[in-house]
Amino acid sequence: MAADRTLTIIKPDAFGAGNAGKIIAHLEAAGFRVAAARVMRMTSGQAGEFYAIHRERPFYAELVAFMTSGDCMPMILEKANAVASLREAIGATDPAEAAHGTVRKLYAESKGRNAIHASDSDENAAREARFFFAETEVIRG
Ligand code: FUP
Repeated sequence: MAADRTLTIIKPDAFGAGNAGKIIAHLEAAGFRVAAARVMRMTSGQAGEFYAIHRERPFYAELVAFMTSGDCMPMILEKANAVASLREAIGATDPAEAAHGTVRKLYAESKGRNAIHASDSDENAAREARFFFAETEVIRG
């Protein structure tokens, strides 16, 4: 995956609340283009593997339970400098600390139920994109 792509997930809290459309519109207005999208319910195995880096953290079990509690929407997004740009657009992990106008400030409930995921490096963006999408499912920009 080129460095102008990143992976996002509209998480079960935001998707379940009917905020997916508003979040996509917000991201499109910020200059992102959707290159792949799907709606799914993650299994415990999938969520556990996706967040394996957090396996030893105290919130891991709660995180896996939350991510499997409802439907979610993984997407590959394109924009110049996509990883850093999306991290800026979503805001801090805890919505209480997120900047005004960010997705988490607007839509997240708490540090755990925080509306959206965004890859934190180009390497992880590529890995996470492969986790959810086959090459044939990604639009070539
Ligand atoms: P972020 O990259 O902003 O999503 O944050 P992290 O990679 O640090 O954490 C991944 C996910 O773990 C967060 F989206 C929510 C969850 N988490 C908690 O539930 N409690 C914490 O204290 C930290 C993270």
